[in-house]
Amino acid sequence: MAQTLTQRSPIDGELVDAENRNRVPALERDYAALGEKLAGVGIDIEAVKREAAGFTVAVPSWGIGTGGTRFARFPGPGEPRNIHDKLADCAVIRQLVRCTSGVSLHFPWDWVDDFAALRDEAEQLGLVFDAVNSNTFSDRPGASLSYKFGSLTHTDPAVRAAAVEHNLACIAAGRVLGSTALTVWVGDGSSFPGQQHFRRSFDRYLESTRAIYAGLPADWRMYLEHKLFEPAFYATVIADWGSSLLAAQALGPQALCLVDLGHHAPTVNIEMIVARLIGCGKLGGFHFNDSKYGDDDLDSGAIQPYRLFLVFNELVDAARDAVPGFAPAYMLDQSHNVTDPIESLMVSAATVQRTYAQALLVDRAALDTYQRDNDALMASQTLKAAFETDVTPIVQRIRLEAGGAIDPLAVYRASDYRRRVAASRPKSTSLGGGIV
Ligand code: LRH
Ligand code: MN
Repeated sequence: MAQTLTQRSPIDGELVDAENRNRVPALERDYAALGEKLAGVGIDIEAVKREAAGFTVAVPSWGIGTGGTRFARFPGPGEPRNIHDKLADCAVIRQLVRCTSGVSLHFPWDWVDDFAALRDEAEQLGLVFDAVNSNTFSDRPGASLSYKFGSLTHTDPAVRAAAVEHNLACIAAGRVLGSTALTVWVGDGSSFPGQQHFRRSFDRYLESTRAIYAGLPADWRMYLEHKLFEPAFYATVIADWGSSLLAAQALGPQALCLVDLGHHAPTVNIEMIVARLIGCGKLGGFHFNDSKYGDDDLDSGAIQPYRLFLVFNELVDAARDAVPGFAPAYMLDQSHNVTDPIESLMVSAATVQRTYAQALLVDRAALDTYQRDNDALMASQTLKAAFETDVTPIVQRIRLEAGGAIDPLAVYRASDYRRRVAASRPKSTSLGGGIV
């Protein structure tokens, strides 16, 4: 999105230019060398750059402040106090990385009285609103009904109705914001065998989501997010892609499955799940993050970069095959417990764009041949060749040409943004556990 004079750039443009100027000679050298290397295997670096430049990933509002675990949260300096501070921080990420103009809100955490004003505020910052997220996994202070034993699948119809009502309110708010999607993740499930009826709870989920689906504007999508466990520790109603797919198919064409990379058992082959959902036209989008054990919500690509690459390999393959209706939404969903959230989100967005660029390098004709001829090793090597290509000059060039920073982290640290906002934002005192 071109920079209009009215949009505030939180980081001084002079500083961005100065930092870039120092790095342009090396970038040009590296870009030319990579261009030669790729030309040697019949790839036009400019074409890859153009395609990768079109990649965007939305930032989660709930990832802008320091995150925590059930044990504790250690807020840092300049914690955002509200959605306005969060948007200001999102503007920093957008200005320097240039592929994160979308922000995904979570209600009621980001609820305001005037959504039209919030939309204007975001527009001033060059931001737009991606999918909105409902929350029926925690109670509102003073609420008469509780989600302790579930929400959309609760045995009490009054609790289910309240949960449906909340989702419809999220849609109404999202419409004013210009969003066109609702993400529904429910933690509903059980922590003891026998506590919940598996078939009836799923039927209640369908009954409730049908009521939400009926409230969807014609141009909206509804993303169903599955998760293996937590907060339920024996069974979760929408625990896996199978349950999510059954529900999405039962609901209708606007219901799609959202894949949060951290919501699977450590050994699960996520890229194959992605291929399955693409194959049946039900892949709605992603919550990118990384994990080693559970839903760790770590920075994307920080633990298993090859797994992230294999997911993007399926996405590029589907795009190449022009799979009908293939238009997944890309969002980050991370919890930053020990890093500056702005730094982690910048690095993660850049990492996801970079991984997409690597997947664009896969020699798909050769791969098809090796697969046909059952040449397993060469098929594997074909993917590895793309993964092992350092595409840094391409994503740096994309940022530079889009008015961003060749090295966002260096510019952010040189800008002293965190110390500056800490001076204007009172020190956060909420040390309690929890992700936000
Ligand atoms: C659940 C989840 C979901 C969000 C929440 C903040 O673990 O991934 O996407 O609602 O995190
Ligand atoms: Mn998620």
